[in-house]
Amino acid sequence: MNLTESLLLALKNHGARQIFGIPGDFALPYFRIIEESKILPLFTLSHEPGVGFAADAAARINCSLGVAAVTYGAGALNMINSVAAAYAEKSPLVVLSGGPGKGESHSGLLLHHQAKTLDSQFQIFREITCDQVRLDNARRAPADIARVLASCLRRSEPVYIEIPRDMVAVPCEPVVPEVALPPDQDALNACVDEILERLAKANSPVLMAGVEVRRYGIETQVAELSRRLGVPVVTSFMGRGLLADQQAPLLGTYMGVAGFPEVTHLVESSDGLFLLGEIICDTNFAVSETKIDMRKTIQALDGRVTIGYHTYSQLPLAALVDRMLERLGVGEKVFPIERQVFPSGLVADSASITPTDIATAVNDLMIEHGKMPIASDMGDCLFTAMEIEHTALVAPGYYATMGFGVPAGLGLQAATSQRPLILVGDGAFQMTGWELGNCKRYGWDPIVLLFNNASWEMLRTFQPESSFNDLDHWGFAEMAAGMGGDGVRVNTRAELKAALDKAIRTRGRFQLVDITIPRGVLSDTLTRFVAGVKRLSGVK
Ligand code: S1T
Ligand code: MG
Repeated sequence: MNLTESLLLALKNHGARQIFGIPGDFALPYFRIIEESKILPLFTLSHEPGVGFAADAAARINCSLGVAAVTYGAGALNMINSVAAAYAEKSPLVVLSGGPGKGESHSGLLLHHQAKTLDSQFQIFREITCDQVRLDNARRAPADIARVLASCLRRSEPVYIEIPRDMVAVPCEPVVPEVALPPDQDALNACVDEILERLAKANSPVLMAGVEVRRYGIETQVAELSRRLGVPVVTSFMGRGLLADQQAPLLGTYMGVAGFPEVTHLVESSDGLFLLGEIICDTNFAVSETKIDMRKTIQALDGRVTIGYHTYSQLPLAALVDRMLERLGVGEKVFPIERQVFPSGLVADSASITPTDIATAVNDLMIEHGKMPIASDMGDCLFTAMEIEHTALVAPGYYATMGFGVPAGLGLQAATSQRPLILVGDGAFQMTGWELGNCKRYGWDPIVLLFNNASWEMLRTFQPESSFNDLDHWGFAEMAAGMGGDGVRVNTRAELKAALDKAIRTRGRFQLVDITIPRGVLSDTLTRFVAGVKRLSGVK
């Protein structure tokens, strides 16, 4: 076995199911082994940001490792933003980069793709990964790979593996996975007892499920926990889509002033708010109607549990939830909850289309044809997603980068074989929408809803006086055929409904619905968000 085969087998044994990538001369040797060994399928895309987003989405939807394979310099550095997004949103992404071999590193020449020093790339990736290794020693390689992949899964954060091109075929031992040490049982029991006591004493306990619940694959256990505790569940903006297919008392998504008042009131008035795997960030908590005193909450994140002014460390989320379930026993406390009602029954008339009309049309589609997983970009499309029935959702709800939607939808279909719905604005589509051209060769056929307001509309809502937010109308629908799909431009609600009915019936080709939205028309959710942010910041 050679070093690359040992690495590929280790990736597969740690949960990876595919590789997304773009080669280069520093990467050709290891790409050849990927292709010839057939250990993991390889999907090449057109631009490294898309490679990173697709691999990230595959990790999220499968609750396992995502793998992005690139060349040194121009490739890896082109993917920095995607890896930063994965780091911020705790996605277990493995970055494989080709690298200069020993001989050429000491040639005395500056190498192509080199920025500052040959080590610069490694240093840059230190900032957006939790562990790194350069595989320049075949004897050490198995242990190094085991350590880095264990870090990736334990921390649910990206890692960086550089493969010098003169090492790829060197003989190498197989990787023996590291054995995770069990948590301190006394600390775990003390922490669980304290949490349960605090929740039992609370008059209005609430459980907020955060992204770590998905990343560590414990949605079923958390749904069970909420039923045994008899406590209502909410998600944050970033956690939307969690527990969508679970039997849980899921009230809805907390968005402060931009959310549904009953959910906002429940969370902000709770005297027992249990933040389970939730990232404490501005997109989740900055628009609170009344500021939440985090010192009065129970926070379990990053392997730590903070209750009031003290913290338990090294308590993995899954171990915490399992021990709580043990302590609670099997009884469930069923209680009535008022679930959020989502808009449905689109009036298919000649009226122009609003983002909330799109949500209504999607809800109608899913009522008739069943739920679809959604990949959303950043923009009003993501706020509109809050008006769509709960379903699996991958989106940059915290890091908030554009360009995620289309590649993430492709990564989702590659990873699950499910047909995704992709929500994307025109500005974001201009960035990475062209990855749709790769659908034909892989048989992917997403339905793409392009929110075309010919504008960077989210920016305009905060700075309406700037005309640089005006975008031109691009012929996205006309371009679809040239990329191997079908495209249609729709201007009325009747046309939108007809286009969705046609799209859902057409398989084997991506379906692009280019939806004209009058400039300045926002979703109900974004309208509330903007009004709330302005009110909270005292802007008229
Ligand atoms: N570049 C990237 C890669 N990500 C970003 N989030 C931004 C820039 C800043 C930015 C936004 S929202 C937005 C930009 C440029 C406009 C999005 O336009 P479009 O996709 O058409 O969606 P919509 O018209 O619904 O706004 C965030 C706030 O930082
Ligand atoms: Mg736009």
